[in-house]
Amino acid sequence: MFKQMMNEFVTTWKACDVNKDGVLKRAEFLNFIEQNTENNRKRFGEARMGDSHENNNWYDAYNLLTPTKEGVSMEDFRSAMEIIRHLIIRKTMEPLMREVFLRMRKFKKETMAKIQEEMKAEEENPELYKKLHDEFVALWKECDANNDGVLTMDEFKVFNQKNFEKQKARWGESRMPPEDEVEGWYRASNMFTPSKDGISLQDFE
Ligand SMILES: [Ca+2]
Ligand SMILES: [Ca+2]
Repeated sequence: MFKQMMNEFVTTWKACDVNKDGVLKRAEFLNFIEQNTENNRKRFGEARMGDSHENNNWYDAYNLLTPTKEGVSMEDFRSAMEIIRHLIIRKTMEPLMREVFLRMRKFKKETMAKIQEEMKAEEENPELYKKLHDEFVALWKECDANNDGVLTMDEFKVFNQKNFEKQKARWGESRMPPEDEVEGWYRASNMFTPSKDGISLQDFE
């Protein structure tokens, strides 16, 4: 289904590139949006198209990606989709980051001093950085119970639990995030490779 949609997308794109120069200029682009909406309408029974003003704005936005060249290439369109996806991920992650900072503010002064000292030492000492990173990777692998290279939600919860226990051992205190927050992190990290369920080390880093 997805592949079929992509093929149709590419075919429509090419058909709308009337002068075959590899980019859609404004008129070609506006026609493409119309054709593509029509395809979706046939496929899903309904599809909503923005008004002319909105579609012109989309053209201007995509065109900004390669400002030296007039027209929107398929590559521009793909980059734009990538940017939009990352903005959505950021929107999901920002409130989670805020929670982490709020929790850290509740740490004792000594704990904060310890964490800052550790961060500074890590920055200055590549060996220490490597050691801590290796430990992190080892813990990740340990929690990947079925060894398929990704952590599922349940495996990720175990990872979090263990990671916080380790922090507690190192810093003297650590605050475990509530379960819904851990689930939020999982969902946000999972968006990096939405076609595959489970988060890889790469998604997380
Ligand atoms: Ca063209
Ligand atoms: Ca796994």
